[in-house]
Amino acid sequence: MTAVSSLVVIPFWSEDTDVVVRNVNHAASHPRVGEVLCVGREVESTYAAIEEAAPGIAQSTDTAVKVIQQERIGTKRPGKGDGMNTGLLYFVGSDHHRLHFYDADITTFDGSWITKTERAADLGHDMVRCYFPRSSTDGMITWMITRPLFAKLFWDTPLPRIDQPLGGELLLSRSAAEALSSDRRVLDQSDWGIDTALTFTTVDLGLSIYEAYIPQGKVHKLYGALTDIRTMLIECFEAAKGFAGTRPHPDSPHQVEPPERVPAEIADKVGYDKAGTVALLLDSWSDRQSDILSRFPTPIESGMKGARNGDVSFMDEKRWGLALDTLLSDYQTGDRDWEEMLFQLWIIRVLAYSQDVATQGYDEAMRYLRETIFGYVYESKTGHTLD
Ligand code: GDX
Ligand code: MG
Repeated sequence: MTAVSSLVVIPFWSEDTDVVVRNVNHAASHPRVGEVLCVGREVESTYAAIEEAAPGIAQSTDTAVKVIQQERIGTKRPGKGDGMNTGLLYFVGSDHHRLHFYDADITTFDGSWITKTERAADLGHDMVRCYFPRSSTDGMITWMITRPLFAKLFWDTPLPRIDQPLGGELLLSRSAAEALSSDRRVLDQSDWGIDTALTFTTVDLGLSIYEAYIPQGKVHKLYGALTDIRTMLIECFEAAKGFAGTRPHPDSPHQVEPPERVPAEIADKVGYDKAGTVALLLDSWSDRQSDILSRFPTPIESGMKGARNGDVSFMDEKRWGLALDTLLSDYQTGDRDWEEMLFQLWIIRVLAYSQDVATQGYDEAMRYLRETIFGYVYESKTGHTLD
């Protein structure tokens, strides 16, 4: 096999400098990596620190290390998507064979991630996605939004079965990168929806996906209350909903490396601060919000109004499926009241699941989450609910 030269792109914005510099070092030290490109949102202190460290890393590893600012490429809010797409376009204009993306804030990142994804790429896969052991209350946008929407909209494709469709750690072959970089659905998605757009478009184009298991897990900057991910929730929902009506390639190849046993310290971790999250629930509703709520089935409408008292159990997987159906048909992009409704519904769903399911232990919670996705696929395909 001829020598492979890969480009590693690290999008970043305001991170712990030591963590980012360590990760750049790991990437630049890997024998397959020919260049590391750090793409910052703006010139701020993290940017300056990486820029200062770059020449030393380049010298000690004999690998080019560059720091650049992201370009304005997309049509949505300028965010991580513009960062990743700046890297994607840079790669297409370079001579490198493969492209890797890694988040900047991962404290468990090392060269073994690159080795693993490179080996899968050697077998000919177009996209290699890292996936990780996670606690049962982590990944709440993935489990409650992206995978259910993929199950409802694209049940006859591999999309609902992709374990972590939002993960930002992935490898693209040159041909996959070229195909994705000339697709407006990817280039336009400048916000947090970029991960959804990359996953969806890869399947839609019939490219192959391999999911590589990273046993040490992705340990990274944690959220406090769920409010920290409100924007991410809205943008990930809108991105997935935006693909409704497309019929993606049904036979895109998809393989998953089997997972290993989840380490106890990951399985038992609570994914967010519950008390802080309950405090985000509305206790009064404007006329417009009440009007929006009345579009949902009656048990959801009445349950939502009483949720502040702590009764969230009404939002089980069946009601959540119905809530998503209303959101798919009626949600209006860019409307603040609809955004707040989505946020409120999601918080209540996450709280209900955490209290009624996650407390039954890790294995049971994961079985339940997988079966719920299967149930949405089953219902979309057969028109019947699972007994
Ligand atoms: N260039 C650039 N521009 N980088 C950004 C920006 C931006 O506007 N915003 C964030 N980043 C970087 C950030 O520094 C980090 O390296 C990476 O993007 C991810 O951001 P982080 O705040 O760590 O996001 P989080 O919550 O860890 O989400 C990641 O995982 C989610 C998931 O796996 O579920 C991120 O890759 C999400 O896109 C993904 O949905
Ligand atoms: Mg992170």
